[in-house]
Amino acid sequence: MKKMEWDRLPDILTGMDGTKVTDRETWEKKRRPEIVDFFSREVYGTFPPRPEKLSFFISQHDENALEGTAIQETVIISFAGPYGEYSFELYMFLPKCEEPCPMAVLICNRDKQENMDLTRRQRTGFWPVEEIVARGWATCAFHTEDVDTDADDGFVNGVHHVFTPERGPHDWATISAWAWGAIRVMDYLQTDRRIDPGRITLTGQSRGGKTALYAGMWDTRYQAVFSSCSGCVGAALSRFKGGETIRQINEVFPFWFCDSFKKYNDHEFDMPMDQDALLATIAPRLLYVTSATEDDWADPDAELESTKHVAAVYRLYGMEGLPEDCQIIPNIPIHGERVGYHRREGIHDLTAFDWNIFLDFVEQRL
Ligand code: GTR
Repeated sequence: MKKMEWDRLPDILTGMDGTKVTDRETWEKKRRPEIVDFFSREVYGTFPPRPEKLSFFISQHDENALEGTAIQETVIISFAGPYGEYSFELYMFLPKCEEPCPMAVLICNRDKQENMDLTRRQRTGFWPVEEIVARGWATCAFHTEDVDTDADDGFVNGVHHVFTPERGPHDWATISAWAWGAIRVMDYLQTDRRIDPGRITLTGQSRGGKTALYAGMWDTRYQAVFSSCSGCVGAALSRFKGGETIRQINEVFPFWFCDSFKKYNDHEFDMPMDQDALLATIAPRLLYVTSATEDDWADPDAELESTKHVAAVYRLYGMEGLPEDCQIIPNIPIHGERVGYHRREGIHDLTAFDWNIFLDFVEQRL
């Protein structure tokens, strides 16, 4: 039933003026900018450019982390805008290797003590540092709350007030602030010669997964984007979606999206495009999406369906996305040429299992 309905979605490759996009140039010069404009102005909110005053300071350096196998550093990312200054921390672990290494960036929205413990006494699969580093990857994480509080506080406690004390309907909200933070992280990584700039990936789970997609749309320096259980206004299609709806998310988290997005409460069919168009902006880079079998609130089928749709855009590059006919078997990945998906058995989460399959996918392609 759902399948038939999804056939009636706006086509990613048909522009606002009704013309069909059949080549890469028209996609890049016309259709993609149209999509970027929609998600920026109507969904997540526009944000300021790279601040002129942006600096990085390594506040901590441990040569003997992870039982001597890695270097741990904390980087303070500081900047100033017309109305003040702000800074947030980035926690990094680097394997001890001669060559520049790949880097896995995590947007962490879960408890900091539990999931980002630098002493590594406390470990979780949400950020499985030991496993990532053992594969020869560097990894770093910043905490969402350090960039903007995850609360309806009138945007006074995070980065917003440094740049935009007055707010308009299209201005950045909390998810776009976190995405802006992920872009500043990339600014730092570009300066660190121990990291291979051609192999930097971005991961986020749930609200962090929505953020990763939006940041990945803007920052093409991220070579792979991994969105885990991102659901509503993340990887899942909004039309015909089960679980959480646009109205529900806007009511419970009014500060996540820009004010203009509220008009789509109960009106998802009025949107000129759906979330599959956001996913398509990652092309031709690597896109990875995961769901969990018990995560009805996110709607795994709606996440898979939009991930399938982006194949049309990869084809403009002579590349393949997911196969048309995907058989879902829990825990068995479906890996297309540039797009990967798996549905883990279990609850709404990001686990070491998810990370390892994602990194396998990337290693085979970058
Ligand atoms: C839920 C929200 C989801 C998802 C989740 C999370 O409460 O409704 O859209 O973002 O939080 O971030 O874990």
